[in-house]
Amino acid sequence: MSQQALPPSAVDWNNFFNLTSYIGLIAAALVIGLMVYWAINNRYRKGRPVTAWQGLGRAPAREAVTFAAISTILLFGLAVGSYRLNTYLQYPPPISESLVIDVTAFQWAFSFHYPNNVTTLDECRIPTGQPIIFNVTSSDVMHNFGLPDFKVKIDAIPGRYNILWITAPTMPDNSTMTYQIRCYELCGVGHTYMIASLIAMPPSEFNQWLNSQTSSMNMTGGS
Ligand SMILES: [Cu+2]
Repeated sequence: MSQQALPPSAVDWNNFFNLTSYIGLIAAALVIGLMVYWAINNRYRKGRPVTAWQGLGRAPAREAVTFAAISTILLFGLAVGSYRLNTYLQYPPPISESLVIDVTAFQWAFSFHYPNNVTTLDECRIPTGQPIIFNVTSSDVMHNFGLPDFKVKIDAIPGRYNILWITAPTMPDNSTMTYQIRCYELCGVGHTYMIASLIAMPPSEFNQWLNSQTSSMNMTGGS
């Protein structure tokens, strides 16, 4: 999937993941490199006294404090960074600006119910650039409504509503993007195939589609 098709929240997560990986790689190279170097440098040799720190030639306190300080700063920085990214997941967009879609998971598909009573099965169309709130429940067993490209998912539990929100990015050429919807809770033999499409289209096209569905009242889904 091209970078521009990903929502900013997912791009931020990807960048953060890469940053964490690079820092981890550098730290691992440093730690393992020094470990090997000191092991070779301090190996037992005839006629030399056996002390753990002779390779440094001085007290180890300064090195210990320096490494502890660097580690603390890095870990604290990463913790703050991930917490800042989480704010998007903590606060849903205002309901007045959002399109609310009811999602019902069942063995083994998803159905989508729009505010104007249009219902679709296996396919969810949304406008780009507008916050979408999914109101997620299940009509049989526990499922999970997941949008891997958006890096979000939420449990679909019978008798209970959980909400999840996204904003699909507007494509520069006003094209339509198809994302994947998957169930992320082992829910029976059809679990693997519990996949639906999330189709993000320019708002004018979306409205046209939604109105055409109302006029023909094309009911394809359950609930
Ligand atoms: Cu499922």
